[in-house]
Amino acid sequence: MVKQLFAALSVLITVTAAAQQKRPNILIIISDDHAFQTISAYGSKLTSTPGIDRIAREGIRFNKAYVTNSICGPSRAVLLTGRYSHKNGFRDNVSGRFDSSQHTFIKDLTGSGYQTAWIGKWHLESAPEGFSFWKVLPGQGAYFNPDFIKMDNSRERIEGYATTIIEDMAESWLDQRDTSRPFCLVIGHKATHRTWMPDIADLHRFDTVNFPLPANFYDRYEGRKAAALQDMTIDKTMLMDYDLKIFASAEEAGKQASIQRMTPAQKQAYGTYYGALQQDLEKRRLSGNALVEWKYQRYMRDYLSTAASLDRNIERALAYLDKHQLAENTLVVYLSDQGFYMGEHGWFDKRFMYEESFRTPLLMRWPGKIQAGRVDSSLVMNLDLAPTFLELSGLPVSSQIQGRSMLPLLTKAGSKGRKNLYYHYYESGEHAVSPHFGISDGRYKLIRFYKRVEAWELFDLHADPSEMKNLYAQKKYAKITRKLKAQLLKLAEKYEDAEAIALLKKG
Ligand code: SGN
Ligand code: CA
Repeated sequence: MVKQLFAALSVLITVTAAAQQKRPNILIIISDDHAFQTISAYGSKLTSTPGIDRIAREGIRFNKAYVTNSICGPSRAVLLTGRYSHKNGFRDNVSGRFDSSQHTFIKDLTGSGYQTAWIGKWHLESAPEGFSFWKVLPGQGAYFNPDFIKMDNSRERIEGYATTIIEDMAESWLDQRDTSRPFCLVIGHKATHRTWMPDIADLHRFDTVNFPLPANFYDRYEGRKAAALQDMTIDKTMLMDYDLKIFASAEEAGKQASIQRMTPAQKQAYGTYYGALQQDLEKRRLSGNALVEWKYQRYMRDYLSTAASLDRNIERALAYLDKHQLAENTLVVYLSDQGFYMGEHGWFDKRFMYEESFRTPLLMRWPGKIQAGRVDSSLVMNLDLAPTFLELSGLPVSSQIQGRSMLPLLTKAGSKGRKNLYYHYYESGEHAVSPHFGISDGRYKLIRFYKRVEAWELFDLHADPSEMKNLYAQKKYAKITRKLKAQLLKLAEKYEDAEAIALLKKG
């Protein structure tokens, strides 16, 4: 009898283990400030991104994926919780500190038997909770010889280049995991964040390329008060030394923290490369537009070089899955924490609800489940990822979660995305972007700025995709404005955004 019971029990245990293994693994690669305008899968001609393009070719590319609050910490908090910033408490990078005791999809996965890990950029100030393993960069982290915070809170400095080191660490974690259980691994890259420091091997990569200026590079911000007030132009905000690494002397270079931490060999490679650029620039005696355009070219070259390493390490992650026969049963997700300006409106940085920063790249691969080569133009948000992961791993979606699962979009033909997108940006600090919230239905976008600037903006994205013409208060658009305002209030109420509701009720 006892023997039979044991036999039955062992069958049960084997079945459970087999079922466990069958649940899909989830690999999320989240970069920082990676603009869809620079990804060849999104049609970019600026560079090629074979790693990301492979995900697009073998999976699905979301053409209209958006964030709820276009900035780093808040975006990661939304990814983890599936809740808007006013609900998860991480509104901005200045005062934000993630309350790690709150509910996250990771906690549910860990609780149900998944092995979970976050490796790389985290930027949520508090220590991660609910993961089987984590090893994260402090704050923004460094490109060269980065420090990592370990689970016992001690720090470790690792020599080399951050993007490659983070992928190395992710692979080591996968190597030692328990293969009888599914995993959910988040690889958080620092690239392509400011200040753009290429890996030594990539320094000359774009030397001979001249990048075209975006058509609205010399935007004068007519009719858009908040856009006029910002402090994020390549012309005025981007610094020759700090950002572009053009220093008057080696001594000056040595004062920068990002250079100080380099090894002598790294310093020498940087000194040789950027020193030659500095000398060349001095000879040219550029000023006015010629100087701004020179800065733009340098920005593009440095940024795209950090992106080249990012893409290479994405290719490595995919190759790891191939090599270990994990590709079939793993959902791979690539996204950035938000979009970024590559000179549009004369800018770098993000924050605004305008398309370049509101939108994010988002691609997924899940062989056999997601048809290869799909392009989906439904409206989706980073808010929708947490419920998607829960649903596809067979777990209930807590009623606190405000996003809607994208699983039907991934697996069922004819499924629909969102009708409207609701956005709220809070930070009022660096780069001087006024707080604002708004709604977009994919064609019309209505934005309400407050605090620094009191203003409304309305755009017709079909007629004006670059958002140069504020149509607010034009008679012809009174009807659509009224409709959008009513929908905006409804959404603010639905998501219980008290601050926005109060402002809307004031008018
Ligand atoms: C830093 C950058 C800003 C950037 C924020 C937020 N300045 O403060 O340019 O907007 O991060 O970026 S820097 O001088 O420190 O590079 S985010 O990716 O964390 O949201
Ligand atoms: Ca970011």
